[in-house]
Amino acid sequence: MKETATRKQEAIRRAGPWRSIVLTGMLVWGLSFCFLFAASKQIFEAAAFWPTFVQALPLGLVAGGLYGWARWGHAVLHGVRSRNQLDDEETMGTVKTSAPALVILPPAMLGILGGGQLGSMFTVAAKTMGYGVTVLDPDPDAPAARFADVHLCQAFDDEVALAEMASTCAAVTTEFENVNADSMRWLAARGVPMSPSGDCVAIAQDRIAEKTFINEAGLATAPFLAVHTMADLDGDLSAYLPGILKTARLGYDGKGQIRVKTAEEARAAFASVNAACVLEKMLPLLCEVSVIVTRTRAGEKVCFPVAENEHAGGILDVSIVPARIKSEITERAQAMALQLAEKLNYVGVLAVEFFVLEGDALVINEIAPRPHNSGHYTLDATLTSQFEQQVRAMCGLYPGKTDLVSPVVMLNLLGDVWHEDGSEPNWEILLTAPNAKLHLYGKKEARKGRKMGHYNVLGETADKALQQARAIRETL
Ligand code: AIR
Repeated sequence: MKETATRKQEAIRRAGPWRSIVLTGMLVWGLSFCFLFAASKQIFEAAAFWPTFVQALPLGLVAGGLYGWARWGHAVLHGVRSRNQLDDEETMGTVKTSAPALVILPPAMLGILGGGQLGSMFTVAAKTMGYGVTVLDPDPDAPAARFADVHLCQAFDDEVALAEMASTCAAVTTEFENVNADSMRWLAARGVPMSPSGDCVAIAQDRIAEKTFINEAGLATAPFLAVHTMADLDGDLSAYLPGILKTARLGYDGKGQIRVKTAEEARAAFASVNAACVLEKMLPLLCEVSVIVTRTRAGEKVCFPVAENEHAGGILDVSIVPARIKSEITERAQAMALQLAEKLNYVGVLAVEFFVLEGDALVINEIAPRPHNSGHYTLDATLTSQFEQQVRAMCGLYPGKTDLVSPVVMLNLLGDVWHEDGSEPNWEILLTAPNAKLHLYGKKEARKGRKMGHYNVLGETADKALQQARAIRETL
């Protein structure tokens, strides 16, 4: 197996020359001894044992040592050669460094924490490339379990399940920032290559840490106030009002967000959530955009085209690609996202959401340490999908090309589209449109506001695709 060979060579290279020299020396000494002992035709004479043993010593040690040294040298050269081969390949839009990195090849087993729709699409990408997938998710109906080789149906911090992941997976990633960052650190401490790292996930999991990190990286966010206790809301709040009070942790898809106009409303909102929050100033937005970056362990980075995002009820509704903004803003957003990935020393797929303000200013709204809903268009409209990039990054492969094949619009399908009695929407028109691509996540329960699926419409222009995508929704 190629994968095993590569990992074995990497292990030999890392262990250094002496281990190979001594181990192989001992082995060959043993073999030489057996040979000499048998050759002396004194197999049954115990008296011949020790002289033969000593005779075999120099022969075995010298031959074995030389072989061990050569074996180590080969492992080093092999590592360099395989990196060079990759270096020679065209890597459009990729910033390269020459740091050697572990390359994991199929059919290695990859692990993922979380088995929702993002984990499900990751699993399909990984399986398509020939990898095995182990999913950890406490939900017996987790969408990813439909495709995974192994479903560990346990809590994200279950040590028995994590230990199984550690012993069976060549690398582990995540699809949900609500996964415990400590579980990721636990796996890393047992030598499992993690992408992203638990530290990056911990930053993205906590809005206070996240916004502070972004500001410290020299990038802008909306003005915000960290709120740990009611006393934090005692001072002058005019710099943050009207604003949105967002819980610092465990919020996604608009969950845990309350709009407030006055200091009294902010206090009432904080009393109702009773958890650490940020009070964030609401800014006059021209639009929202997002950039998805892939960064590998060796530091190669590549961006997807910028998506323009429209929300409804705090949940992403539509992504339009390419974003209908000036190319200068597009480039600036991509540069900021790459800068942030670099500062985080990030490995994996990172989504960066931006607000575009009057005067073309860009501020970062939030980051997600995983593929993102606004990147689902990449499943049908770019040469490589964001889920394949997640596989590539964790396996130490170069990121794939991200060229846009066609303008595209992604429209989310929430549980609201399902009928009251739980019956399916009418997919007929959608499925008969040759330029529309339906993706359903296989979730059993269609709750209001729950992401059940999405579809991509490819068009001549983004505006035409948007028009068609909206018209299709009317027919569901
Ligand atoms: N997810 C993660 N962060 C934000 C989102 N939307 C995805 C992940 C997670 C799933 O949403 O794939 O597993 C959870 O969806 P639900 O509908 O079960 O809450």
